[in-house]
Amino acid sequence: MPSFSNSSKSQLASCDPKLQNIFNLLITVFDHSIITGHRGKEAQDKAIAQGASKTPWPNSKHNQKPSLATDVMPFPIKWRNKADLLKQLKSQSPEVLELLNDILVLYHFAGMVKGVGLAQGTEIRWGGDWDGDFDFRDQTFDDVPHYEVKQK
Ligand SMILES: [Ca+2]
Repeated sequence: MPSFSNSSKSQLASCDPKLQNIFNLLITVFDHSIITGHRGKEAQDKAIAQGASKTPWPNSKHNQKPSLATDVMPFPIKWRNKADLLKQLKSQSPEVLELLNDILVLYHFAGMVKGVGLAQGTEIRWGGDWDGDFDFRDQTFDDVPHYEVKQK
């Protein structure tokens, strides 16, 4: 079972208990890192200078104590976003953007279904990732509307 590093524990400890509860449950099934919890003025100023935040001190949710925001990344950490994909596709046509958005919605929704299942103690097997390894390339048949109770 995955567990938090000392750094992640420290960052999460600076967060609102509601966030702590969410990520303490999620770490039992999905390895991830708590990158940032609370940010003081110096850290907020640095985040803005680096382009990681657009909200000046003390207005970011990260600036509250306890922090109402946290930055979290799943392992393996790959700092990518949809802009990187569009750059690779060399296309930002409305059709490509709509297709990408439609796909992101399906995978985001599946994560929510699995998360609600986790909160209720029910492990869900999804047809968009039959083996549940979060690698979507190893599918021989995609059945993204399909959700089933995982048999132990
Ligand atoms: Ca898979």
